[in-house]
Amino acid sequence: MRMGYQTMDYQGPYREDVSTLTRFALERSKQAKGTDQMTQLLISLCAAVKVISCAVRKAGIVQLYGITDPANVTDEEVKKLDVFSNELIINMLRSSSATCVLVSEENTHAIIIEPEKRGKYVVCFDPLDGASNVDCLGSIGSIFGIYRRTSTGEPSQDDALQPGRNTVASGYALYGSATVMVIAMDCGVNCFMLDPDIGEFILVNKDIQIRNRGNIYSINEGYTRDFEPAILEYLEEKKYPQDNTAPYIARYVGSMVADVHRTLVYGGIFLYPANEMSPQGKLRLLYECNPLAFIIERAGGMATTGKEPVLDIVPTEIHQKVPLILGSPEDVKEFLKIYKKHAKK
Ligand code: FDP
Repeated sequence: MRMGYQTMDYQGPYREDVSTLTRFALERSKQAKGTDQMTQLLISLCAAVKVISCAVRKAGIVQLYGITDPANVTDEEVKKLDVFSNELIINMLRSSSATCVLVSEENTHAIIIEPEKRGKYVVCFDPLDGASNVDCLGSIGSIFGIYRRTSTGEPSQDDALQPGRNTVASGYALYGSATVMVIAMDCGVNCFMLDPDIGEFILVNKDIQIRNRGNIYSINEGYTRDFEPAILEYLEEKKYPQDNTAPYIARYVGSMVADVHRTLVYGGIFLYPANEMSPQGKLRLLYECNPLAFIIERAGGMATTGKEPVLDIVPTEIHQKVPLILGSPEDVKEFLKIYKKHAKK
C-alpha cells in the first residue's frame, strides 16, 4: 500500500478491522511460533515511545516557557529529553527480558544486561534523534534496530557488530504533528499512529511501498563548499535537469527521522554524504543508518554509501559513521550512476 494520510482510511476504534500495535505484535508472534520475546520487546518499546511522546509534547511548555518553576522541580523532572529518553528505553528493554546487549547513541560502551534478565535480542538505538530541533519545537524521533545474538557464551559489545542485513526488525518513532511508529520486519513495513485519546498505536498504513521516483531532494546544502564533485554534479542535475523535466524541490528538516519519513511517504532522495570536513559523514551506522536503510529497502527503496549498500557493511565499532544516501529506487540509481562515473576518474 502506498502511503498518504489524505487517503488514510482509519475512521475510529469502532471498526472491526482496526489493529493496534499490540495486536499486530501478538499475531506476528503466533505466526512465528516463537518464544514471544519479540512481542515483549516491541510492546516495551511501544510503551517507552508513548512516554517520550508525552514528554516531547510537554517539553516546550515546561522547559522553554517555564510554566513549572525550575526552583521547585527536582533534577529528575528537568532532565534533558535525550537523557530521559535514553534511560527510559534502557529500563524498558532491560525489564522486557528479551535483550542481552544494548547499544545507545548516548552511551560510550554497550550495555550488557544482567544474566537473570537476559533474552536473545541485541538492540541498537538512538533514543532522541534530531535533538537540535527540540528547542524550536521541530520534529524529532527515536530509532531502533533489532538483531538476534549469534555468539554463545558471555554476551559482549561484539554481538552488536553485525551487518544490517541481519536485522530482524527495525523502526522509528516520529514525534511530529502526530506520533507515529514505523516498523519493518520480514512481513513488510507498517505504520502505526498514536491515538492520544485512547493511548493506542493504530495500524494506519500496511505494507508501505516507496514511490519509484520522487521529486524532492533532501541534503544540508550548507556543506556545498566541502562536497565531493559527484555530489555537486548530482545536485546540479536536480536543479537544472538536462532533459528539461521540472527541477526537484528541496526539503531539509535536519532531523533524520523526519527527513526519512517524508522520503518514505512522498518519495525522493535523502543524502548525508561524506564531505571534506567529515570524510565518513555524520550519521551513525548501527542506530541511525542501518535501521532506516532496512525500512527503506523493505519498502522497495535503496540505501547506499555510494560505494556499497549500507546493509552490507560489517561494522568494526559501535559508534561508526558512514555516508548515507537513501530513497526511491530510481532516484538512488541515478545518484549512483553519477557517483560511479566520478569514482572512475
Ligand atoms: P541532530 O544533530 O540534531 O541530533 O545525527 C543526528 C542528526 O540530528 C540527524 O537527525 C540529522 O539528520 C543530522 O544530525 C543533521 O545534521 P546537520 O546539522 O549536519 O545537517
